[in-house]
Amino acid sequence: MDEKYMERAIELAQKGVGYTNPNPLVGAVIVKDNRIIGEGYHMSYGGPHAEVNALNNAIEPVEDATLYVTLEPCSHYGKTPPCAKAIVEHKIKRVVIGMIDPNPLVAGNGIKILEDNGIEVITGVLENEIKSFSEIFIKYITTKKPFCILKTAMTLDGKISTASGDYKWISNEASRKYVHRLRHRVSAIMVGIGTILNDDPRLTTRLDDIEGKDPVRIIIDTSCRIPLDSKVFNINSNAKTIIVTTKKAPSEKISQLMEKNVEIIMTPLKEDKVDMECLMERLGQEKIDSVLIEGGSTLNYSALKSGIVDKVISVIAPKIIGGANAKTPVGGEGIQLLNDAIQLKNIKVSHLEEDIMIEGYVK
Ligand code: AOF
Ligand code: ZN
Repeated sequence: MDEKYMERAIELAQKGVGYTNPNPLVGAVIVKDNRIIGEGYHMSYGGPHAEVNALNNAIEPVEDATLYVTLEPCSHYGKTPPCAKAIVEHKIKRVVIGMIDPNPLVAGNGIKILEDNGIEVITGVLENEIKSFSEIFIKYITTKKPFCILKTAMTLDGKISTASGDYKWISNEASRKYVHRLRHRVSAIMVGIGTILNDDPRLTTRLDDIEGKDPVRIIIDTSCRIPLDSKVFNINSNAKTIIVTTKKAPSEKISQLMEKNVEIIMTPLKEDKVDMECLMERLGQEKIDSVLIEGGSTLNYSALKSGIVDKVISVIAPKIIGGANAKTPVGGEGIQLLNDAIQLKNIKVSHLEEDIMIEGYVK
């Protein structure tokens, strides 16, 4: 029974995807006499928490009921007052929790408030599933740096475009839709200047069933080569564009970009390029909890080599194009010894129609 109601709380949590960053996805269900009498989820950053929404939505008195919540109720005054106190005041009898809050401000303190007030608390129900969809929140709240997903799409023979540069399209429509879901989910999308020069992408979210949220667009451009008429400067979007550059950029170009209302981030040079680790710290300070890295191959290598990548999603299309000079997903200098290869773990394989998707985490 506990699992059944937690399943429902998880379903509710998912409704917040794309709107709660950098806050977690949280769902809550209130049950009395084996019937659901209230439901809620965290709908947007800064808004009421899932538990409070469930309490407010209840259609009957909640006294002596059981509350199911995917994340430990909070104990602190943040943008909203502590949920654990609201639960005590509403005389809930039992609280079933999925995952303990990794936020150092909470981390067990919410449970303590509940137990000190005589509420029975159970933890760890469907914990693995909840940890998995909370991976962005867990990384961000414990390190203050964004969770980085490196996404690539290649042919069966490992190419991301033909030798002449044709790339539309390697992956199928289902895979491309999946990428737009990812863009909706994360706070930011990142590409290298090569991708801007070759493809001139818009870097927005396009979905048919929901409007979708555009991620912040981040362009890694060590010498500030971005053309002033690039599409990213001429789109209708609520999200901002950030150009990340270094002292190699001409100051006149920086002034021209500033007139276009873009944000400029300067990092020190590291091996003659943008310092990716330094950038991640800066993005974390700007409350960017997640970054989807969408290439090209030079940036992919820099990102992997600098150790900022947490997760890799690789789509493989059942197509073969050959070409010794056709680009591959990860370029750069490359690693010299197999012993030094970047190894992935917890591998999951799935299908997007005939495309194959491999997901894994950097060790
Ligand atoms: C949420 N939604 O449903 C729950 C959260 O600044 P605040 O007040 O919104 O607090 C954010 C913290 O509250 C968050 O980092 C997490 O630790 C805790 N629980 N947060 O945004 C929720 N239950
Ligand atoms: Zn709360």
